[in-house]
Amino acid sequence: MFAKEDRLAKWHIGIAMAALFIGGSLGPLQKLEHVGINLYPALSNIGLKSYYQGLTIHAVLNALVWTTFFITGFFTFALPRSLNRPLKYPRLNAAGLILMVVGLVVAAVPILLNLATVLYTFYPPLKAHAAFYIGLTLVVIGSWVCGYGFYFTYGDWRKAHPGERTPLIAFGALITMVLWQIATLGVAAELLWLVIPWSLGLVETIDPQLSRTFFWFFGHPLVYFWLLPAYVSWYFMVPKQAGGKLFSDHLARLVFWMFLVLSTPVGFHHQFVDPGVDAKWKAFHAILTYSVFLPSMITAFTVIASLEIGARNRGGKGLLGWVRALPWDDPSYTAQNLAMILFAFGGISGLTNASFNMNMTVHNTSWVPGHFHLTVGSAVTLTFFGISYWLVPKLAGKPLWNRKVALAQAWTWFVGMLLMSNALHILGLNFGVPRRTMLGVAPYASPDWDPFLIESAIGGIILGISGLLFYVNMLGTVFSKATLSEPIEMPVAEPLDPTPAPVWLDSWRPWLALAVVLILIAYGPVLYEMITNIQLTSPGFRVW
Ligand code: HAS
Repeated sequence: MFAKEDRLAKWHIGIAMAALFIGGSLGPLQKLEHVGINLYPALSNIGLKSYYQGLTIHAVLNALVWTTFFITGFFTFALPRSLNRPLKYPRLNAAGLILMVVGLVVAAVPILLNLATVLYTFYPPLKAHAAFYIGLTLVVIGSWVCGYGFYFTYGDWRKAHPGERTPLIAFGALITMVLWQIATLGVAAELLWLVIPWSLGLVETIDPQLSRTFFWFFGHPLVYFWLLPAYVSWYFMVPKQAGGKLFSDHLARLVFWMFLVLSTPVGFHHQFVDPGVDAKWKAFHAILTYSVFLPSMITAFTVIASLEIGARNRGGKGLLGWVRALPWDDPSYTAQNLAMILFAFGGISGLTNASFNMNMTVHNTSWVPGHFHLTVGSAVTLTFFGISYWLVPKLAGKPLWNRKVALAQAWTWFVGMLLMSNALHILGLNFGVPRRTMLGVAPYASPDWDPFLIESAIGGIILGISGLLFYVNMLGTVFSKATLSEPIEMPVAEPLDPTPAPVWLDSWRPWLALAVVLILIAYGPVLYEMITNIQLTSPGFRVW
């Protein structure tokens, strides 16, 4: 019934994994540079010209390509199964995938030719080759088209099931795609209106402040676009893997709606130091940032409660002793539980960022990569590894090559990330060590930094080994000759209380309306002011 969906999902996930392989392998090189071992000159004959080109490849492939392709692939697999119907227009979804691939190739060429060393946030006035921006735009449009394919499929399901509550996995996937649709309006405005005409030479100058504001309109909800697929798994799949039930269907739905409403009007917490934004709007966004912390706290409560139900069903006892009864021998489960634990630390550093005064201390220091390696690099990526441990065998029709290697992979990722992010946080907070910098040649580098730079490098190397273990297992699975002894089913957690959620928790209109109103309040006046006083003052710069 789902052959076409599975074929598409294989392509999405295969490309995602290839991107992470290339992007991820550059991570340990960065860490080594920071302790004075610069391998970049040795790599110049394969086209890698500088640390900064490597950093651009690392972040674009890991943060933008791995995540987006994995998410669209995971949903192409999971949404139709959740609704128990195939995609309505599989060709539309195939067209979306083709657009994403074309965009990826178009953007990759200038990056590889060292014509787009502008890092993944591509802040003007740094100016890349136009193909870089056009390629990224096509990737985004392709992902929209995949989303349209999901909405049409859902529309059909809705007609056939009036009055029924949307099945939870599809519900989470749809909200994620709509959140993405809203978020990407910001980057679409930035690229189509300001950056692409400027990079093509149609206009000479650009307004850097307006570009950054559009970027962060997109940039913050982007992080929840990465996070929510992990939440889809933690809420609606992992409890089943743990032998339990979802603690509360109603709370889970509320959390997803809260993200839809609150994740966009908070972008100024990335711009606390920007001079062109009035302080009162920064304060407003800071307050909303603390509100978007709430759904993650509800998640912590709900997910842990669901795991406890599973552990007690498996014979777990005691106030905390039940934790031992969780299925720690299952790599898919273990990877995701370790991802949750790392996310608790990433959440704490996020809250620190969100405080205006603390942000003045940590902004643009290595604290920030410390934070986002615990979030997108751990909560999200380690969860996607965990999902891959059942999804890739399912798609390949083969058993996982080696469960022990998979368990070792999850634990080494956990340890590597703890070491690396701990050191990055300390370096940023205590010493103000800058991010995105060749620290190995920085004349101001202090010997006091050395123990932490070494800790961070050790963490990075452990992560590199962990990444290799992941790929050995994936390739071993896909190319193995073994066959499955019993079919693998998508894990679907039942709610503890089967009472259907109230209608308002399954209605799009009020939540979408609330999201639009909040965005208009939080961004309307600022954007109006910036656009009516547009400052097209800056030419483009190529500093690499
Ligand atoms: Fe962030 C910067 C604030 C979450 C990603 N963030 C970044 C950047 C990235 C990023 C990539 O306020 C850098 C961008 C750049 O290049 O400049 N972030 C937050 C806040 C949250 C947050 C308040 N961030 C994320 C997530 C990300 C992500 C999620 C990716 C997926 N972030 C900021 C701010 C900045 C920032 C400022 C700008 C800094 C600057 O100055 O540049 C919150 O959403 C976090 C809430 C999370 C929690 C954790 C809940 C824990 C759970 C797990 C529970 C389960 C457990 C398991 C413990 C409160 C749900 C139990 C175990 C058993 C055994 C049972």
